[in-house]
Amino acid sequence: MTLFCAAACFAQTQESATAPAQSPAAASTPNLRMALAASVAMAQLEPKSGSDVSGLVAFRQVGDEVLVTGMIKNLKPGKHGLHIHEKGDCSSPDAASAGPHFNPTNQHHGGPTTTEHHAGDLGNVEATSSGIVQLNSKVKLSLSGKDSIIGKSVVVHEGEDDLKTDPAGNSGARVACGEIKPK
Ligand SMILES: [Cu+2]
Ligand SMILES: [Zn+2]
Repeated sequence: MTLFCAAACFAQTQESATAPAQSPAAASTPNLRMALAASVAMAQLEPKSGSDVSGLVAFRQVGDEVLVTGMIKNLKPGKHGLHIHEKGDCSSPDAASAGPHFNPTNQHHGGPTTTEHHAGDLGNVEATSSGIVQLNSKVKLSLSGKDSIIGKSVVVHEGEDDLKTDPAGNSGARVACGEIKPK
């Protein structure tokens, strides 16, 4: 666990447009445990499709929403599609094993605020000039029950999600993938 600023990321409570230019200091194992103590599930993102993209995403139930926090690094600057995919299987080199978008309500692809969208459509994240994304948003998801996202996966894409084109918003290759596991 030398890649992530776990404690710093999870402590960050406001949306920050400015990310550190360098990789944050490595978190020690005890710090990581403390940082994750309040979260219920997490996904460690591993590079896919020949990328160097990695990251750590945490999910915590807050009422009927899930607070998504964490960090993604080594992205190309700009927008990238971010989705929850239906299978918690990141084993294939291109992450095709993660299957399509998590879509328990059988809708068409969209964005988080469009009328029609997959439950797993988290929209775009925007990487800074140093290729970093800090996540901090609430989405209508659940960590329990029949539509739980536990056992699904988080996938980051090479390109921008157009938030409309079925089935995946033309967002390109899957450059990082991580199974969502209970803490
Ligand atoms: Cu995706
Ligand atoms: Zn979708």
